[in-house]
Order: sequence, then structure tokens, then C-alpha cells
Amino acid sequence: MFLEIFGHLSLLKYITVRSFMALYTAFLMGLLLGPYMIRFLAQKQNGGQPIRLYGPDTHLSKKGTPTMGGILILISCIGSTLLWGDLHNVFVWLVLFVLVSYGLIGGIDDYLKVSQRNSKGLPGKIKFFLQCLFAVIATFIAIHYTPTGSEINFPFFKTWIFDLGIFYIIFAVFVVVGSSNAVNLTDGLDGLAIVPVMIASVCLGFVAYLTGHISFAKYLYIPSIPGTGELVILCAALTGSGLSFLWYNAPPARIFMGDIGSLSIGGALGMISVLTKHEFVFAIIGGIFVFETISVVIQVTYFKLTKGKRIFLMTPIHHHFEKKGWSEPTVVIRFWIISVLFAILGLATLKLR
Ligand code: 57M
Repeated sequence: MFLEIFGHLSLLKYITVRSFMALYTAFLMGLLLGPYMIRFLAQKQNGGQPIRLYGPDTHLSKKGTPTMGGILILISCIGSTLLWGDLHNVFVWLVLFVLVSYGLIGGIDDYLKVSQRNSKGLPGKIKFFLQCLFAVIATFIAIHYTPTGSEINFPFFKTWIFDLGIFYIIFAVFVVVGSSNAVNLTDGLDGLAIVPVMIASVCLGFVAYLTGHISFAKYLYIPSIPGTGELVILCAALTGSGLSFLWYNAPPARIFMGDIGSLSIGGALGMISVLTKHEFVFAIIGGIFVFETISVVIQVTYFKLTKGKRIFLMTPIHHHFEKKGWSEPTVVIRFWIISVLFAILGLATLKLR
């Protein structure tokens, strides 16, 4: 919005300047709104997030913690993006569309869980159907506006580029929906999901800057997609809002993000990877989300095949380590370390090709 009003100020033309401002604006918005939001949600929810009895005992002490803190992330991220972003950029609107639509799915799910005793929330099939529907709409438009719309690129191999045609939509929907659910599964300990989300957001912002810059893209042999540079502002806003959320989600958490946060942020990250044509690189950068999801797939498959036996003590895998006796902050900080290592590996693939 500021670009439209004060566009004559040359300083505002720089993506770097606006990204910097977007990060700090989102952080301050989230930080200032936080206490009001926590009080409001605690009053409305009267009992907070239901805690499952089947789980690590340490989680029972979390009873009463309000959920749906994702509202804080959405307000500060979207607000800051609208202030500092270029509102004529279709890529920014596509990611905002995923953020809001997935936020609505998660928000309804959370609301049902906290407002009705013993409610399991929105049925899984409806949630999945809506996630797919919104992802199809977003990727359909994305293909139209991206020069290499239906192509997939692989890390390490600069000549491996395949045009999937209309089938690319299936692949892109898998990425967006998969990312959304993977972040959701990861969000099970204080601070566990939001830090890897911020790390992925910074990395994808960097990728968006490179793909949006003709010379850098050519030099690195990565797709050149004019306009994706503007996504850096959104990534910066997401990082800023994530930092403010972490302020209150740091152990012992005063608030959880809820599905309204995890589904929407996960979907948005997936969508950014689709728009920048770096879906596989994102799978490396967000390796911790992939790792958590694979642990659940292995556990559930083995559980069904053996009629009740388990490979891990409990999944998603962070619970396995809790059950082994690691304290919650130990699990969380070690998973952060692994996230940083995945992120460095993911970024290294940009040059190693
Ligand atoms: C939601 N939600 C947290 C909070 C957060 C198929 C199956 C593996 C699905 C999986 C599942 O439902 N996962 C998605 C995970 C819940 O947090 C809420 O949910 C939001 C995210 N969607 O924002 O609102 C609990 O997580 C803890 N928490 C924190 N700090 C945070 O900042 O401590 C969350 C955020 C909160 C709080 O305790 O109540 C969750 O874990 O429920 N299911 C599971 O994750 C369950 N796994 C399971 O049943 N595994 C089985 C296999 C055979 C399926 C097994 O391995 O034996 C676990 N969930 C829980 N306890 N709570 C089991 C243990």
C-alpha cells in the first residue's frame, strides 16, 4: 500500500528496504496485539486446548492454554504484507489466498474443538477436500502467470526439467496440502513448529529473490520468474510475525497456534515453493516437517499391518524422544538444530548444480 501512496520515494522501490520494514512491522504488530489476543482467547475458550490423555504425561500440565494463536500470526503477517507489498503482484495475492482459505479451514476446526465438549473438529475428509479445492484454484492461476508454469526442476541437476502439463496441478496440490499437514503434525511442542517455519520462510524468501532477479537466476541456472521477488516481503512479514508468536509460544507457552496457524502457514510455504518452482528444494529446507510426517506414515502403516505393534514409542517422532526421557526443551532445541542443517543443505543445492 505504501508503494502505491509513496511510490515516488526511490527508497521504497527496493525489495530489501520494504522486506526489512515488513519484518519489523509484523513483529511489532504481533508483539503488541499478543497480550490482548491471549486474554481474549482464554476468556472465550474457557479451558483452552483439549489435551489428549494418550500422550506424554508432561503435556497434562498444559491444560488451559488457549489455542488459535495463529490469528495473531495471520493478522500481523497479512497486515504488514498489505502495508509494504506491491498490491499489483499476483503472486503475493495467491499466497495470501492460501493463507486465508487454509486459515478458515483450521479456524473452523479449532473453534469446533474448543467450543463443543469432546468434538473432534471438522471431519478429516472435509478438511482434506477443502485443502485440495483451494490448492487447485491457487495453482491453476499460478500456472497461468508463471512463464515455466507446469515444469518441475530438480536440485543438483540443471538439465533435469520436465514439463508435466496439466498433471503439474496434481503435483502442486500435493506440495501445498502436504506442507500444510506436515507443519500441523510438527506443531506438538512449545516452539517446535514456529522456528522451522521461520527458517523455511527466510530461505524461501532468499529463493524468491533469486528467481525474481534475471541475472542471479541465469548465473545459478535456476528458473527466472519475473515478479517473484515481491514474495520476499511476504516471507519477511511471516518471519516477523513468527518471531512475535514465538515470544508467547516460548516454553512454557502462553498460547498455541492451533490449526488456524499450522494449516495456513504450512500451506503458504508450500505455495511459495510452487510459485518459485523450488518444490524439491523446499522439501530439503523443510526436512524436519518431512521427517515428522514420514515417522507418522511408518508408525501408522506398521501399526495396521501388525495389528497394534509400534516401531517408535509414539509419533509424530518428537513424542518418541519425549517418551525416551528427553525434556521438552531438549527435543525442541535439537529439532531446531536439525532444521538449520536442513536449511543450509537446501540452500547449498542452489549453487551445486
Ligand atoms: C495435531 N496437535 C497437538 C495445538 C496446536 C495421525 C496422527 C499421528 C495425527 C496426530 C495429530 O492429530 N496431529 C496434529 C497435533 C496438540 O496441539 C494443538 O494442535 C495444534 C496444531 N494442530 O497449535 O492447538 C497438542 O500438542 C501440544 N502442543 C504444545 N505446544 C505447542 O506450541 O505442547 C502444541 C503446540 C497440545 C499440546 O499438548 O494439546 C497434539 O499432539 O495433539 N496425532 C498425534 O499427534 C497423536 N499421535 C498418535 O496418536 N500417534 C500414534 C499413531 C499410531 C497414530 C502412535 O504413535 O502411537 C499424539 N497427540 C498427542 N499426544 N497429543 C499422541 C500423543
